[in-house]
Amino acid sequence: MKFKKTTAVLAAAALALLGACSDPAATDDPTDNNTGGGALNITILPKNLGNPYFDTSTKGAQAAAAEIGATAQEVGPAAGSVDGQVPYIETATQQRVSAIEIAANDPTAMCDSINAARAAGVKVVTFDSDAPGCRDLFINQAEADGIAKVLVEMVADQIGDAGQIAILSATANATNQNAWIELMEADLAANHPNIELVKIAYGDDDDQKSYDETAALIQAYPELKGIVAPTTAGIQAAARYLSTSQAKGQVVLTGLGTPDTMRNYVQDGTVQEFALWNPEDLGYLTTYAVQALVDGTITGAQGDTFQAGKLGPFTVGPDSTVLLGDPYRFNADNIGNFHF
Ligand code: RAM
Repeated sequence: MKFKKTTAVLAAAALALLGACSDPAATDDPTDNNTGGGALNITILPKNLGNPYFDTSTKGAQAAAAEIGATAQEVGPAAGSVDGQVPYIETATQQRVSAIEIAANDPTAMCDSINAARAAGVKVVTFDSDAPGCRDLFINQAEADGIAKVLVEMVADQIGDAGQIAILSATANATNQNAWIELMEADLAANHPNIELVKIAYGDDDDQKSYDETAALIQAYPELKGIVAPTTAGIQAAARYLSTSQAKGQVVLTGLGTPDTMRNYVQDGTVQEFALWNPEDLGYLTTYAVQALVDGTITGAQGDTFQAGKLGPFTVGPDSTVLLGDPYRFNADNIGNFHF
């Protein structure tokens, strides 16, 4: 297992945690996961490590943890896969952490281990990519139909609403990308009759695989007008490929990316416009939601409200979901204002 960095831990919180861990009675009680007023102890489990998107969400999650005197440790697999996250859920459960914040690589594959965690008193909050059947709460970055609409609009605008397009996605089972793709397909069918979606490729949020899949798309579809990559890892790799290929300027590339990883490609004309939300805010909101859940301020019921530090008040919506906000479009005019 790979352990990344541990957040700055307030001394008092660390002492309280050590005290709890050294007390066998505390660890034997399934209801005592530091939920009775002690320091919160959180495991953060992104889809995979080494992805700037999740580095940024973890930064936000750990900033919130520092504000509330919690510990928050990021762990996770090197590569995104269906079952790669399960051992980390099991370890966190054995450690009796207070909560797990997870971006799920599969909507169902990890439900058995999530249910076991919850049975041991661990709160499980998904963020970014949901596991709807089994978690306590989902922190949603933006409405799925709003994300799909922005993705279709950006590519349609740039290709004159006609021609072949392809999608370069993350892993084939990713809950979030699959929801967005399904809604994009419906929008294309209903509102863009002259756009043909010829292929959905999967780069697995792996830089090299995403790069190779981009090259394969361009080779296989000489008439291709656009690629939509609804993944920060995918769009970055696709931009790197396009920036030095003959297809630069011929094949439009858009999707979801971080301003820092896409800045050069906007400046050199490889990419005109892409979108995202603020992953740092997503992680920050997730940790405050965890705190509210653990201390009983919210149960996950619709209408429950809590304060998320500098982001202000939030209300739990249907299906135990908390919504961060709307996606934002980045282009040459505004990208200089954003740094994440
Ligand atoms: C990648 C991941 C993540 C997704 C972003 C847009 O970093 O697949 O789940 O939300 O892209």
